[in-house]
Amino acid sequence: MILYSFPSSPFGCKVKAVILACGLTKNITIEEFHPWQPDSFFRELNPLGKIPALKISSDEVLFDSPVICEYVMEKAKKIQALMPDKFKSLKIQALVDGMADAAVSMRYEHFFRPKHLQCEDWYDRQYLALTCGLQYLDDRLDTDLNQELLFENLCVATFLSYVDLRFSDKSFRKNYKKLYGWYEEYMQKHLFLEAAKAKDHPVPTNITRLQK
Ligand SMILES: N[C@@H](CCC(=O)N[C@@H](CS)C(=O)NCC(=O)O)C(=O)O
Repeated sequence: MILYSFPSSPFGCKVKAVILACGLTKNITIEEFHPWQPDSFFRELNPLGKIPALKISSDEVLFDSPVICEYVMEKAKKIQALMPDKFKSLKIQALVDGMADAAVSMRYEHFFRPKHLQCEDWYDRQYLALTCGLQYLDDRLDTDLNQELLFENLCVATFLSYVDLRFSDKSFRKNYKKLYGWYEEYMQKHLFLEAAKAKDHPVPTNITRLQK
């Protein structure tokens, strides 16, 4: 199987964490692909042009990250072990994916759009979704998260690695102390997750920037 992803993608990191937790690293090759590269082969794999995408056979590709995660867990027969309370897991995943959508949108606004076209109101709305989501998790830490190897914990931990990578200037570590305390302990306890953390990576030079 081939996973198309990029080292900084929060959705890709979540999938990588699940692959590691399921012990399927040997079955899946990771191909780094930046979704803003003008590359028609990728649209044939995922018409949405988004990563992650998982090629599972010569004629089948799965997207998006929740579908891929569930497929990987099912393949490894780990659904029950990683999601004993399935709807709790799926709800936390939805929250984290929503924050990731907002965070990635903020990143795109500032990185891919020239300054004179950027919309600060749009940026602020995404920022609100991100910070309200972080506050929600910080408030509900004791009921919603724990130190076990569970899908919801993997979703939150990998997403916080992305937040650390892209928003280290925002004092989130100070504002959501409980959540970041949980994160530090979690990463110490599950050292294999280091390999799934969001990492900075040079963006290819042929990416399409927004111009109009
Ligand atoms: N709902 C999708 C979101 C994936 C997503 O937004 N990926 C970003 C990279 S982190 C992407 O490929 N963006 C390209 C684009 O928006 O055109 C999932 O969970 O897989």
